[in-house]
Amino acid sequence: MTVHLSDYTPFSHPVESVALTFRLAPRATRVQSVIRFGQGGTTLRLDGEGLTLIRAAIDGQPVDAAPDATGLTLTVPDAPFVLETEVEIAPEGNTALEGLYMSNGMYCTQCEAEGFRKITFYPDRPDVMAPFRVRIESDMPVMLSNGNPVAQGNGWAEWDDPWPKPAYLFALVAGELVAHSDRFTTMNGDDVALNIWVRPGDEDRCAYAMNSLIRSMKWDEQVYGRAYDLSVFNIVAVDDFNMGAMENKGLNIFNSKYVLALPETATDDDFARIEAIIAHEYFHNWTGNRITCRDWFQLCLKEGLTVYRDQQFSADMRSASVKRIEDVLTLRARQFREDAGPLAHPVRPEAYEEINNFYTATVYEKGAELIGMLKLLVGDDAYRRALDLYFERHDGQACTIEDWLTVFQDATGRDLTQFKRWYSEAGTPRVSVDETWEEGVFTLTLSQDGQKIIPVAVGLLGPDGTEVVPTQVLELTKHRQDFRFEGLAARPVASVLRGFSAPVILDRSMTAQDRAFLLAHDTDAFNRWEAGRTLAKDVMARLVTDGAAPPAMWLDAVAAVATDDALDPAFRALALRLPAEDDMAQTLHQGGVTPDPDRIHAARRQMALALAERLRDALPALVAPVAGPWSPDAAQAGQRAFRMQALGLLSRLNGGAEAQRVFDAATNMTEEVGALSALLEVGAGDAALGVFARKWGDDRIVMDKWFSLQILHAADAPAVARQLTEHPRFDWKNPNRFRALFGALAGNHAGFHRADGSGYRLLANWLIRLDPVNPQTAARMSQAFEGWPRMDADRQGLMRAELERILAVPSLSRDLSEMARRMAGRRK
Ligand code: B3K
Ligand code: ZN
Repeated sequence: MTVHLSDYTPFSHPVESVALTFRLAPRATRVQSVIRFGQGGTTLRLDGEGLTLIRAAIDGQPVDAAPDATGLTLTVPDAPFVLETEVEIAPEGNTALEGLYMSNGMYCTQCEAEGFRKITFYPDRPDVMAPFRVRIESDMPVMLSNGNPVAQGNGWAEWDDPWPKPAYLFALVAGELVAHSDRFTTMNGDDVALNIWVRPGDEDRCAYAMNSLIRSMKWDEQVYGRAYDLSVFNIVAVDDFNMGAMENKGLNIFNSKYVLALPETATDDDFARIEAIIAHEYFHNWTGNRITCRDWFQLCLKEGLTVYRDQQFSADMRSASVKRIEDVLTLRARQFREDAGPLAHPVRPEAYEEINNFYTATVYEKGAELIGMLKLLVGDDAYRRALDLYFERHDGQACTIEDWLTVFQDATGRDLTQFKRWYSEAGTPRVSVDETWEEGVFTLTLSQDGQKIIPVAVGLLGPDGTEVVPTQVLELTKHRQDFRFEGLAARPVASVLRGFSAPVILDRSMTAQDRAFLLAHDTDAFNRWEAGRTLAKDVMARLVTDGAAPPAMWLDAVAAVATDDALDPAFRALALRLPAEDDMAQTLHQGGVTPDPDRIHAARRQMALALAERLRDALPALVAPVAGPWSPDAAQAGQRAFRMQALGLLSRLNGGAEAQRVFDAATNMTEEVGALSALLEVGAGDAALGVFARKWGDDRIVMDKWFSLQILHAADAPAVARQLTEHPRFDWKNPNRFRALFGALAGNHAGFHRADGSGYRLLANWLIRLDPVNPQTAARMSQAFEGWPRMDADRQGLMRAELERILAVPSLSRDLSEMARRMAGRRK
């Protein structure tokens, strides 16, 4: 059952080509395959699950073949041969949304990681790469597959993908779809037809996704020298999808919420996510598709790198420093949390039962941080040289992390043995900082709890706030190291870990005055924000542990940033945002304090109220409408984000009167949702919720927000969530809707952790119910329980009891049982 990295062996036979014919029917789809194999011995083992085998033939001769539960073993000639099979499958009954399934009457596929084996018998592993030719027969007007269109007629279409690819990149779509189309000319002068396929009626919601795609294509040419390689690039939006999107060669399939957007239906955050995910999937064409992974343990090879690339892209399109702050917020909320709990695993795991459980924040987000550190260590020019070499050397191959690091060693001459530890060691390193000032010499002593190489970007500020030593990257390679700075006129204030140069926890005791000084003066925007953040956490921690009221010094420091018109509104919005309750719980736990969810919740509210009072005179001006016609650009999004932060504070003073006005007048979803959240937060949102539901009732994507918001802001989140599970629009088999409801429950920290255990119980009940229908989504949502070890004994007991209750369910999926077992700390 357990797969180990150390057990890797190459596949027995080369696959020269694949030809597939699909006769689509909801309950009985026929899949014929013709596979040309090269020589590889007399035993052939193919993967296959849930397939009804109709016939099989080798070199035209029918063979008797009896599949078992996971595949088919055949005796084959010890020479090149052709295998033909025909199988029957039932896409309509496929609720797991893996393999070939149906969503709203449309056929679509999801094959990564191991879904292709639910379509036909095949060596379903990423290191087997082959060109595919596909014929689709159906009564659907639009029929799509990978590669270039070959021909089509009434009831059929043929596609040819010349680029050898692993089966996980296979895709097929057939449905009543309409396209929003455009064109792109590559830097090589090739003309590419671009289409975004959606259900009729949604075609006016594709412009931003298309615009993002075109910008992504240009950017990858300019920054990485990578051009697109087919005559057509298709994207399809699907309502029922287990994750965000999928990078199938030439035919990306997207969760519709990451494609469809109008200012009235999507928030600025939605627009930013659409831009990032469109870019991410497009960038996979080179980092993932042309160069793929040898086995699934190497997942970070494509995911870490592609996340890093999409982060770079968004930073270039928007504000780099704001983007970095947002990325670190996500990293800490998801990856640090994962790394601190029972699901911790290395960026390159060494064993798994169900690979779908390893599409994690660690593989993706920490994987991206490793690329960023590598770039910092070798420098920008060497990074580009190494990437050029990577594409040149490995195009068309299935690679490993060793291949990747070798490219960097060869391009830079640098030994990366120590760096490689980052890929194999789980957990977030802690770096502590000590500083001394003696006879004009400032010494920074950095120490770590491990033996990694950690790039620590540092700058020094003089007493008047000017930068006396600009950013330099210190390399911490030993357990403890001194870094000396000479020739300074006065004791400086050090700005350490600028730009969050490494994914570590920094232990540094600092006076509140020094933090406020950095919040006011740091020339590194990330650390400027970080100083305010740490200060806010210190205040919150004291409020939680000994009820100390928010000090004027903190209020003044935040107010100064909030009212500084010279600063980017997006930055001001981030600086006003208080640390999330879960983040605070993590920080308290790191410091040896058992977090009390109710006290954290109360402390956060108290801080928000104190801030609102401190800013009482300024707030009315800060909530003034954003000028000019609506635009999705970062500048305007930042203004709206700041306005909504201010509105949230103002509502705490006036019971939501202004928020109600903003809600009534809103012409875009950012402000509609921002105002609704402000109203819900002060318990005045009932009327607005009704209005919202009447206005958007039929819009699946928008209604997900309606489900989430009322749970996120509820005092008794489990009760509200439970009530909403009875709502006629709670279509629990739709992953977006399930996530909207239960993701919000898990995201309401005090609510989920209610002392009576009702949050835990409700979620566990629904995971048990969803598991037989959609194990992947059930397993993913179960991660809400990973935080149990940091809770008090009573809550620990309640959470563990729910995990045990899940584990006691007969015939639990491999997905959910692996997750629950790992979380419960059980081996088998
Ligand atoms: N590669 C896909 C994720 C597949 C998840 C399989 N459970 C999307 C992405 O990372 O781009
Ligand atoms: Zn990806």
